[in-house]
Amino acid sequence: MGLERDTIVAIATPAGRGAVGIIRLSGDQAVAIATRHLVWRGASPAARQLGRARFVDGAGEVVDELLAVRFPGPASYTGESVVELHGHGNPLLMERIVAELVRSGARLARPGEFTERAFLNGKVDLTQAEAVGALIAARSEGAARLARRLLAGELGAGLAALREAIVAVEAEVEAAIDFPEEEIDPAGGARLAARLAPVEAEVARLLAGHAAARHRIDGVRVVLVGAVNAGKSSLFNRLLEEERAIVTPEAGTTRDYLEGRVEWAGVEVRLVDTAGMREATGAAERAGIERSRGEAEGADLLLHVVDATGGPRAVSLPERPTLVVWNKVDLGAPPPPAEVGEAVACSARTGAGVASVRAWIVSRAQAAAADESVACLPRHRLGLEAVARGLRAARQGLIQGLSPELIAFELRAAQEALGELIGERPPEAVLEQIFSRFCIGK
Ligand SMILES: Nc1nc2c(ncn2[C@@H]2O[C@H](COP(=O)(O)OP(=O)(O)O)[C@@H](O)[C@H]2O)c(=O)[nH]1
Ligand SMILES: [Mg+2]
Repeated sequence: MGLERDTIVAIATPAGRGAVGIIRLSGDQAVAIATRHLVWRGASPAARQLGRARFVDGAGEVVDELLAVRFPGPASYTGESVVELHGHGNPLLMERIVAELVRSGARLARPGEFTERAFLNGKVDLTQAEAVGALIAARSEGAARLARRLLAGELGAGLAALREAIVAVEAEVEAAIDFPEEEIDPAGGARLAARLAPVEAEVARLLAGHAAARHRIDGVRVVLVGAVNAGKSSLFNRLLEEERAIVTPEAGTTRDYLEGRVEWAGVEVRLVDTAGMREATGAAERAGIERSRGEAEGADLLLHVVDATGGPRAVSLPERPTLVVWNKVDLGAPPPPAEVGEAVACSARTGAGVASVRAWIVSRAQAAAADESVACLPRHRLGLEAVARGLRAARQGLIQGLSPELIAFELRAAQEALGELIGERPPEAVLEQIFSRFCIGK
């Protein structure tokens, strides 16, 4: 359980002013340090109950009037003794309180250090610890839901079960190494391989849903491309429901790409407006067109905006699901001909057909995010790929009757990769990477 650690302190609420600002302390001395500065109004409160107090500095001057609560370890967020001070959300006051607490023996917390301690004290596994960061960072309801599943331990528990299954097979293989008379005959090899198959399938399922989970968290990138003056910026503004991009009758108005975020049906959609494709007339426009190509390459979905009344049309596009937006139909243009493929007749000027464009994006974006797995962070993919490699090699080795040493080696690699994902004996560098991305006070 809790090793002896120094007491850390940080402001837990966002920077800036608010009705309430919360300061958090964690460590063996948390209560002792806080108590030195608290003058209770009435009796000091019981554990996990708020009490009213004045916070005084070393000279006895009142800094703030606040509510204070203590959570004794190990039943606290970090597993250590924790104190929270709920004062007024003024950064000057809060920083002064933190400075006083540091003067009395606390140390400023590093980013993510409270959650890191929760992990180090065994309150949560590593997948749950990083879920805290994901939950705080989530920008759509769907992303938050995924982070909550991670926080609830769904991935960690699933991985631990897979690991046990591998360890059981590994034990039998190790026995064959230690006791040659227990060698693995072809039937035995097939039987062990069959036990690994469902483990391999589950890892494959988690990996298969990773890309969808990334779409859920990062959003689906929808890039508007097309010739100059087709109406891309007008449509971009319509979809965002705000006048973001500059629209003019002049060709080549948009030179840089613009990005806007919307949340539709639980999926974050990142709309990107680009410079129209044509032979550029100036250096800035040429650079803009280069960027347009880059953006189109990075797109999940493309909206190819076409001026239905004619005008330039030639643009070469990368292979992506594409909707042709047959724009300016208010000018009496004919409907889109069949050969343009999936198309919607639209007028960015009147708004006709824009709902259909949006519906297409929503259905594609939902489809992209639909098969999400809870293995949703980049670290999960790398780890699971290592697990899959080890499992595949071990299973094939069992079927082909390779030496038990080799098979045991691969099983150990798979099993250790799982352990690393859950956070058993994690290398310092992994922890550093995960927790340094948090904000301070988390
Ligand atoms: N009549 C009509 N004009 C449009 C429509 N969409 C855009 N325009 C006009 O076409 C010109 C170019 O539009 P803009 O959005 O800047 O095109 P972009 O170069 O593709 O970004 C502007 O004068 C717009 O007002 C439309 O649906 N109908
Ligand atoms: Mg434009």
